[in-house]
Amino acid sequence: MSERPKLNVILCAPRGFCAGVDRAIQIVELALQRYGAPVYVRHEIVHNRFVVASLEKRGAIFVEELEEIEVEDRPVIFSAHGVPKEVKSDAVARNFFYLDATCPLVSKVHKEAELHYRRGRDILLIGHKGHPEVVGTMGQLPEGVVTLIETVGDVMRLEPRDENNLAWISQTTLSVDDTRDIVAALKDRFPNIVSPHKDDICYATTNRQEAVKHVAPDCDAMIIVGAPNSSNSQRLREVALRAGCKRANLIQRAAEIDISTYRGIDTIGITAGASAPETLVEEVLEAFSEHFELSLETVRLAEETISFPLPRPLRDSDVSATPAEKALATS
Ligand code: 0CJ
Ligand code: F3S
Repeated sequence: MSERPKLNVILCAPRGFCAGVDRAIQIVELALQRYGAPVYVRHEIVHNRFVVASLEKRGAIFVEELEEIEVEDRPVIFSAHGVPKEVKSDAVARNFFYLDATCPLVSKVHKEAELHYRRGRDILLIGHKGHPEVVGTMGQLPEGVVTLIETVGDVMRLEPRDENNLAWISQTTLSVDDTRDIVAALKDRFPNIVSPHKDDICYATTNRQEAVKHVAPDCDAMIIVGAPNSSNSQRLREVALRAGCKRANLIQRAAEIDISTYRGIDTIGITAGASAPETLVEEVLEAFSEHFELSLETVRLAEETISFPLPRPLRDSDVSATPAEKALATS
């Protein structure tokens, strides 16, 4: 007879990989298959050390900047978070063949920014300073055109050139609730500000936060599988705490969990950021099952069926390979 104490586990759904992450990782895998190793990747393809390490084992080399790449004849992949325009022009100047793994939902925000710029609007970007997506989005336009807004306080301090000629856009992985407050403050101060149709927070971020919000009040503790530099994962942790869960831990691997601190607990909730593979959630369950008799329940708040097409050079039937690409494919 089992002597292990009982532990209820609520698995949030959706959790883990989104369509943009799936596509970005597939781009690196297909590039390795098609062009052989090594392929270079600028920045972590997605913010997860496990994903990065497994691609490294297969021949991907991760760099932060293009200048770290000393050869000309290998493909370079841009991460899911997007890159400033000058990175693309730098790649062209260096004669690199590049593949862009920017999530199409980030590219959509880039296009919105350009449209506002062409229409002469001053742009306010809601996001987190220094995050690669924010650097990429700001870098679609000349310096000084986009103003970063991180808090409601920033909105109050704004002194726009023309308050009737403003537009806002946002990072895709923000807190839905914080962003709602910032947007309300913007609309309050600048009633004529132009807004996106809904907002720019992506479906995956929204769905994962909704699921956590629903589950958190019933949990004594929540575990969020994800990396500290993953914006969407960090937001899940905040959402869990704000929704009434007393304890929420962001962990990268099961080895970080101190199982003894979960003794006496009735129910835990588990979710994973959009860049965390399901195998890491399984690893966490495995770790708990060694010490507890688990009773598993999945709470699903949304179905996700979205997928994004691959960049043209990696589509199977593509015959429009550029000369640089053909050279790589045969080298
Ligand atoms: O920025 C994105 C397009 C999200 C990519 C997937 O998540 P992750 O953790 O790599 O990136 P965030 O830090 O933006 O959440
Ligand atoms: Fe894209 Fe959202 Fe995932 S922006 S990469 S679908 S977290």
